[in-house]
Amino acid sequence: QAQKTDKFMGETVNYDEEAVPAYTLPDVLKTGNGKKITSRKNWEAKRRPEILSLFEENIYGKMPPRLDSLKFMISNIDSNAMNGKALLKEIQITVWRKGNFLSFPLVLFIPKNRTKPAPAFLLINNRSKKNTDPTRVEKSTFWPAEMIIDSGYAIAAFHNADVTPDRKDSYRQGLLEKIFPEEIQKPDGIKAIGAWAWAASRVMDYFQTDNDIDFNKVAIVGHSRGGKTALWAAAQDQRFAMVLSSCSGSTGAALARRRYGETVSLINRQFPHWFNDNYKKYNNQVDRLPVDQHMLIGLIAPRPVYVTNATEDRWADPRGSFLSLVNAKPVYDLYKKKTMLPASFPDTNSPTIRSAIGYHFRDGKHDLNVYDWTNFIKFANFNYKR
Ligand code: GTR
Repeated sequence: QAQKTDKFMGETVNYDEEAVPAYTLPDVLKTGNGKKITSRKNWEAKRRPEILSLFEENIYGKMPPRLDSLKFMISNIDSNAMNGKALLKEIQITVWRKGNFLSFPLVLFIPKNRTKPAPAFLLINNRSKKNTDPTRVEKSTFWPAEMIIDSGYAIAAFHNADVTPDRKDSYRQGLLEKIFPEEIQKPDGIKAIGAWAWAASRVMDYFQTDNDIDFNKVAIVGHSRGGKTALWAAAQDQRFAMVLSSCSGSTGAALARRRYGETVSLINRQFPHWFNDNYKKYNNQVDRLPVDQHMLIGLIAPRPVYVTNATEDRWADPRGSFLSLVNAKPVYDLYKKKTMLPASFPDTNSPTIRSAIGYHFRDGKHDLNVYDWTNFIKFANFNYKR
């Protein structure tokens, strides 16, 4: 019998469906001044920009100012990687502003067995760097690069901490202090998650210059805090063609208003360096948030999005994540996109793949694994008609 509550940081954590309070989600298709959106045109001209700035202002932070320059340097190339199946490129991405610079590495494997530029998956790696070992001495189910190359996709990754550290006491000591010091002072400035998402967009800038990559088919992938980052990156950078978000939970795919598992208050107290200071105002009043996370999914529309959850990860509120997708569907409907989510929360290991909005609830732990990647590939194949 699973426990219905838990204690964490002095708060009661709810794991009881019956104790989820009644809530009303903000209407994704109604503007701040009450106008109902019924067309793509008005969605794109009015409501989409409105929602995007609400998320910037209240949660993830406003995108920082322009760079002075951006440079890509190939630091290593191996045309015979993975026993000759792949081309490896290691790239240093360097950003400059006001005389300061920051470099971070990107690892990229491209399948050799192809006739056209390759579609790609880009992982924001928030776990050990060994997961994305370019030498392939270390291999990991978190980033099963060989399997992805065999399916005809390029596979890339950067490490979040190379951009800015994932620690509340030192998160500034990277992109923020070096390149955007003004942002740290602002209540609506970016913090770590905003910085990692910003970096993912710089990888897109690089992909735009690489003729081996099909720039119109780049999917962004992330797990947990990386899964939150992937959703936000694609919400604001429409060059990402697809999002695959694993166990993203609070302030990722899960609805804040359900107060099931990790809450806004808990995430802000445990990880004050992820979201902006304005977000802290909602710790004890999530119903005052002008958005909820179904609207983040709405910002991704009409691009395909796939969300995962795991049975042993109630902290990430699986049902609340599924409901977020369900409540984003009206935006996909404006684009007449086919979405095939089941009418109620699905059984374990029954993925929805042949759909613009995909989902699975799998057996096991809070993780990103081969089962998840296998479904990501199927979902991408379906949506890219491969
Ligand atoms: C947890 C955090 C979650 C999730 C997770 C992770 O401790 O509460 O929101 O981000 O870390 O990134 O693995």
